[in-house]
Amino acid sequence: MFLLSLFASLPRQDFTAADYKATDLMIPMRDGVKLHTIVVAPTRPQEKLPFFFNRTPYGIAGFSAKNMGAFYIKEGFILVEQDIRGRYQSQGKFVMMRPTKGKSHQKVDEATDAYDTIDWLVKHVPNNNGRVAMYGTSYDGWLTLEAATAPHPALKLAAPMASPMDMFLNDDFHRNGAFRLSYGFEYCYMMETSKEQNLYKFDTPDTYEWYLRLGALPHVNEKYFHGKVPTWNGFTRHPNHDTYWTNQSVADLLTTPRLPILSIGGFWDQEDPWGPQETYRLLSRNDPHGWNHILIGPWNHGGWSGSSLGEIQFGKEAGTKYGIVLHSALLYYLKGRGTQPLPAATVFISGSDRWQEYSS
Ligand code: PG9
Repeated sequence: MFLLSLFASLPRQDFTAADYKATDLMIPMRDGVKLHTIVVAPTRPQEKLPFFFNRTPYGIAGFSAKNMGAFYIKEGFILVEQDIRGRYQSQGKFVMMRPTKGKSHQKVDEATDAYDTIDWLVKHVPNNNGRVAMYGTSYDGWLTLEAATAPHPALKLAAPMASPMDMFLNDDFHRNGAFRLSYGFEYCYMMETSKEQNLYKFDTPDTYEWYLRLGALPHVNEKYFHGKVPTWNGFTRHPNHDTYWTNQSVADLLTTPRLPILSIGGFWDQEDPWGPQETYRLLSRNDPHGWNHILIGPWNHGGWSGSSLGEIQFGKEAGTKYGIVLHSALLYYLKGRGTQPLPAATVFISGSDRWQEYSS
């Protein structure tokens, strides 16, 4: 409380993109592996600034102030983007949906990589205020949730968006156990045949026809993957909801929020419709500090600023709430401004097209 009111009394400075500089770094993890990280920060701030941190398997090359939203530039956030282990310019081996170290008997996992990075950032980046928020959509959302299960003390807010919860039950690769063939095939090819994204080149624009021609599932390995795509092999060996799937999920670790959490989800998310609601449900069972929050709207996957789905219009406010809620949470938790802005649940009521806040 004391720290928050101290920050609130400091003078405010407005920044412009010209104040920012991007720095490429290789940050060492506890096992010596170095992760490629870009830090975009104002060069001469008059106040100490917080971090807004995203980890991703999808590549960060070229990230600079040009990619930052107006809010983050003006308010003065230090933006940090990181290639996760084994992807793009980071060292180490990529494991898709890497199980946590307790379940895999490894020394590192995505939570330790987030922890080690935050530890390095608060100790080495000049002019930081020792406060970090993590965020990310989908895979990046799952990485955020992992970090929140074993958080560094400097992590003050986690905003997992469209984070999958269980890839067998109802996110990405299955719908209630029914395998999503085209998504599974194409995503595995994209992520596990190169360190960088690699799209499968179909020999016809009619992929429905292509999958019909494929025939039975073993043909994928016989004709195309030849046993070399680990997650595809996982799919074929684990057709039921066994520990292969539950080990990728953090459901068992979500016994209580260990810091303020803002889950963000879309009612019409075609990839991860279930994760955000399940995250909220699990954490609400034991939330003594009132740290568990959800924002859920009429959105598709990652379409947080959208106010329509195809021909269906939901009104302008459907698309502005995301910024209002996230930004006020960031100002409160990272800069000590305003009052605690988050109700337990902020939910869009489609039909009457309005936002409703709930205390549980
Ligand atoms: N839905 C994608 C995904 C998340 C996690 C694992 C696999 C795929 C994504 O958009 O990142």
